[in-house]
Amino acid sequence: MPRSGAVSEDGSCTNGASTSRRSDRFLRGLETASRVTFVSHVHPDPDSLGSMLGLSFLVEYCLAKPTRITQDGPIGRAENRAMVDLLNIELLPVEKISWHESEAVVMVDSQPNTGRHNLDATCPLYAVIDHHDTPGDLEGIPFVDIRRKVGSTCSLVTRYFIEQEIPLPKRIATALMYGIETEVSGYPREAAPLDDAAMQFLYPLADKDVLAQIRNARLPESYYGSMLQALQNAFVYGRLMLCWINEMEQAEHAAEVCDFMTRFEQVDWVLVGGVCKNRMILSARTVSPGAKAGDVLRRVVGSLGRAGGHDRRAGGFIPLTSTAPSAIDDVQGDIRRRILKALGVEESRGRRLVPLREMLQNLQT
Ligand SMILES: [Mn+2]
Repeated sequence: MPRSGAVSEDGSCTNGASTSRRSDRFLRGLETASRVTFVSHVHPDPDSLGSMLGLSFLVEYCLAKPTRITQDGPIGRAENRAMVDLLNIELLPVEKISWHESEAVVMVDSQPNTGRHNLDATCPLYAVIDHHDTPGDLEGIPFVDIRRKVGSTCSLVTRYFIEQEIPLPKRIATALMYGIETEVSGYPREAAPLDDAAMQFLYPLADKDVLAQIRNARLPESYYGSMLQALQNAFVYGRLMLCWINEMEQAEHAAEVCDFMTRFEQVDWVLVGGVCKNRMILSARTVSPGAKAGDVLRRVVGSLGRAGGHDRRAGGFIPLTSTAPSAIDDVQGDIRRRILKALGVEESRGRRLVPLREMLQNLQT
């Protein structure tokens, strides 16, 4: 895998000498840019939105340059839409953007050529700031700040603000706080001291009422439909649970279901596969210590599609050539065989979480 720069012991990876602070080098490299545009991964999440918003403020404040924040694909999750609305984050569809050679493009919470974006390959990428395990193609990128042990990209961005000692508006602090919170709130925690220090710094500055509104965003009907389908199609294989959703209105429902199911006390691994348009969207969670969910899901998906993620959480998709029930059945069978093998679980029929008889009884009463 082509990767320039050195990976240090704390999992961080930087290009070039690191004699000065990262935020100084980041800003210095942008001095000649006419404009700075921020990009991230598909279905932007709070960590990518908060990072883009935070860095765009940093650039506007320190360098007085115009910035743009982009959106790659729809934002489905209710909390994420509430974040965009309540914090007035102005987003431009990434596919409609044209790139000027004098501008600088900064990618956050993702790495180039990991299959997680619809980004034009010709865009002039200046920087990559990320915390994902999924290795991207970093060849020739002038500024790279990748710290794999850190729980969120927003924590890295917050660190830049602490270094630069500039006043942080409530709106930016709230976005960064929520971005970190969503990444490190699972158990076991995927967080480093840098995440906790960032939250401690942001908490007094953030708007707690807006945070509460985002956390408790109103949910669409389709959320409950996906949840019901998943419960009706949940199968337990030893310490693994597989859940299937035949039709999802929003890709994010797979992750929402996965978050909910992962607290089931009898399993350590959950994989949710849900059909959304012509893709099987996958979401995996594990509470198994030392597990590498991102690596496991990448192995399971293999050349069928794309996947990546962190130690405890992973996501991906498989393009479907047909959405006929038999075709979906085949893909489900492939995934089941592959993940059972990857986790060393014996092939079996699987036990339904909710027995069929019970489902029918509940319908009749
Ligand atoms: Mn992230």
